[in-house]
Amino acid sequence: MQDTIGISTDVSAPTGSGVVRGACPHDCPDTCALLTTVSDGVAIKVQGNPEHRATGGVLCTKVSRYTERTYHRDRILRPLRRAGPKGAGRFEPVSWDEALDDIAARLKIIAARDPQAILPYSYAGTMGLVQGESISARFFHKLGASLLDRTICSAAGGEALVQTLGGKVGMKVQFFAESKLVVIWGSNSIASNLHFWRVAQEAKRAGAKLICIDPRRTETAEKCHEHIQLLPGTDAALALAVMHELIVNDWLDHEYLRDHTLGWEAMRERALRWTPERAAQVCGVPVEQVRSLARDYGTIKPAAIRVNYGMQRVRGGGNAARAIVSLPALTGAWRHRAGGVLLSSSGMFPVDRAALQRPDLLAGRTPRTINMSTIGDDLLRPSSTAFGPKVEAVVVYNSNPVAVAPQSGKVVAGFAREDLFTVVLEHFQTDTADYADYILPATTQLEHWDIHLAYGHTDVTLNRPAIAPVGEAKPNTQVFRELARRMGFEDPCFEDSDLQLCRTAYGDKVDFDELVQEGFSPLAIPDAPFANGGFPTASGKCEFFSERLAREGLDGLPDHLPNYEPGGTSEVYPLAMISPPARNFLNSTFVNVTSLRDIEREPVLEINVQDAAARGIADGSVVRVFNDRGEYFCKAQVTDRARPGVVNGLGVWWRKFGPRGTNVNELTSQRLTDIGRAPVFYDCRVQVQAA
Ligand SMILES: Nc1nc2c(c(=O)[nH]1)N[C@H]1C(S)=C(S)[C@@H](COP(=O)(O)OP(=O)(O)OC[C@H]3O[C@@H](n4cnc5c(=O)[nH]c(N)nc54)[C@H](O)[C@@H]3O)O[C@H]1N2
Ligand SMILES: Nc1nc2c(c(=O)[nH]1)N[C@H]1C(S)=C(S)[C@@H](COP(=O)(O)OP(=O)(O)OC[C@H]3O[C@@H](n4cnc5c(=O)[nH]c(N)nc54)[C@H](O)[C@@H]3O)O[C@H]1N2
Ligand code: SF4
Ligand SMILES: [Mo]
Repeated sequence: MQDTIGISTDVSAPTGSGVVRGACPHDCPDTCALLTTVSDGVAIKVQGNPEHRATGGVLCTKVSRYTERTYHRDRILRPLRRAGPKGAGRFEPVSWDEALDDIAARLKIIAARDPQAILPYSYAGTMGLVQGESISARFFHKLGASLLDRTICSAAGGEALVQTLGGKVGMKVQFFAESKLVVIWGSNSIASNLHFWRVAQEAKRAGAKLICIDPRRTETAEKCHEHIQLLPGTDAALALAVMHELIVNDWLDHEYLRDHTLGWEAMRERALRWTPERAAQVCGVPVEQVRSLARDYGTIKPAAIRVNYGMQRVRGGGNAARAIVSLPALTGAWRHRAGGVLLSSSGMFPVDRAALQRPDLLAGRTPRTINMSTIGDDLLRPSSTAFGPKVEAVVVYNSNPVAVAPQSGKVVAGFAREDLFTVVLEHFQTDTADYADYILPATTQLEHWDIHLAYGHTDVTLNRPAIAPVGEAKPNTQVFRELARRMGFEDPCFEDSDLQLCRTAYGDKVDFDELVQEGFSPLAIPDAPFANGGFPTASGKCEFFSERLAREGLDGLPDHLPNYEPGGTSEVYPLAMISPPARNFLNSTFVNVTSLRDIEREPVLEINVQDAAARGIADGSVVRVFNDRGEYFCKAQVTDRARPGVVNGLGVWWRKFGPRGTNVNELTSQRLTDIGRAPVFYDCRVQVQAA
């Protein structure tokens, strides 16, 4: 049963009527505060909380239709057991006891040989700290299962932030409204960070200039004053050329550089090699655009950069992020609360991960780590001394790897192994669930407790259950509690309730009573956190030069690293393909919500008129997009959203909704970024032909 606490304005039990405060669970920088209207135990409406500044009472199209997803007729309502060949997607209902008894028995047999043959696979299907990695992490730690390196999204940029600024820290988002120059770098804010776009609009109305840096002419790029449509994976070259111009024109804050940075002399020398001419050549943009970006950045104050993860999904993504987040230290932009840079704010939240996840339950064991971004190869690897035991069981929750992981041909082959035991905790029968031995019905955010951080603002949010679990669904936590009992794990920590876990997440760092009352609680952070330096690095300075990277044998200074697969350099596969998300999906979530799929209609490849004409491809025709890794079929959209030489394959569709059961990840590779071991989704060479 759920914990409940009585609050006058909220329903106190999930069978009542009223308005319940919650938080959007999705992997989106905005982490909106929600208000769910409940009538006789049924959620009838989900809205943005107008009292929460960062939400402003507005939700994106996806989540304003949340009840459609929650009560979807395809929702999995009972545990299901495979009743056909792997991947056929045929299942029969079983009771919870039958399912959990059998799963525990199977895991026990494998663990008796080597628990590292068991792999958890999870990501940010919910960003909740409780339904994410809490009881689940305790369970796998106690078991001694393989550890998962959760790299699939942000590891390159995240590690770059840590190596430069000392953590996932940056400007407070609301102060972009006071900036006079807003640079949106590698991000389609209107689609992926809607509430930031609202702030940028405020700045624009107050006279700010908006510049967008993106290979795709996105809906955001269109609405900025300027669009720098560079080639994918060339951002470091552009950032270094901006530094070059700041230096030669002396648009520098010498005092800030002297007092609050490390490695400036070496950085200066490196940047002086990046003339605007050289960068323009590498980036495929006019040299005057490079110069004018630098002039704007050097002379318009305060200047703020909103960089997002879109630019770090390439070989040199970590270096590029390091170069970009270094820029404000050159001009001293950090001195003003409306100056600086924001990539992620998640490191500012004082989450007590050890208390939630209990790594001490490993009791001295050090299991191997598997990188989630190479799951395709790793599921197909035999036992060896280097790798350890073959993976014999995977427990998937909060993720849909068959659709979202790179090189799906390999991922599918891995999950199709008849000797692999797969359990999937899900709301729906996703592409991954098709390959399960058991599918276990999970609750949605409207049905469970959770507590959140955010990566695009600095407020903690709390989510209360608004309705009782639909069907027989259980929270992830509850599934792992019940499995733990069956495995004979007796530690009392497996009995912690979800409400207790919500309190554990921040301990005494956050006023829990305020959270319960308001639904959100702003962190106490100075308005201009680095006005006087004080970066959370070892030196307390912005580290242009990273000692740790140098010790690892990497370049200690940021530089441009060309893509593994730049377009234009292969006659066989001459086009560079990026695959940013479609606006009305969230990664692969919502693809099965009919009203949203109706807006996106079908999988498309955007291709420039020049590239289309050269191949005899007509707008709206079906094309085959291919490389050595696979082929993908979709509709061509001939449009200037794509620049010549670059095609945009919008994702991430479920394979089963795509023509011939394919999606764009058939083409992406399992290579990893320079820093952070992350995937290179947007570093991918292809050819296109009429199908
Ligand atoms: N509607 C919607 N919102 C989302 C998501 C979603 O799937 N749908 N996903 C969520 C998730 S998981 C994340 S991590 C965030 C991501 O947040 P963002 O990174 O802001 O989101 P994207 O829209 O993926 O932006 C990527 C942009 O980067 C561009 N891009 C691609 N390659 C390059 C490059 O080499 N250089 C530069 N400068 N730009 C490049 C793409 O064209 C695209 O416009 O968004 C979150 N929000
Ligand atoms: N080609 C290409 N591939 C990409 C990207 C790209 O831009 N291009 N983007 C990448 C990025 S940025 C990311 S973050 C990854 C995202 O990859 P994933 O983290 O796998 O995200 P989703 O595809 O949204 O799948 C999340 C799943 O979790 C389920 N879920 C949600 N809440 C719960 C819950 O409470 N319990 C349980 N058990 N399940 C729940 C949802 O139903 C959904 O099926 O994809 C990556 N893949
Ligand atoms: S997906 Fe993002 S914009 Fe939409 S409701 Fe959730 S947090 Fe807000
Ligand atoms: Mo992501």
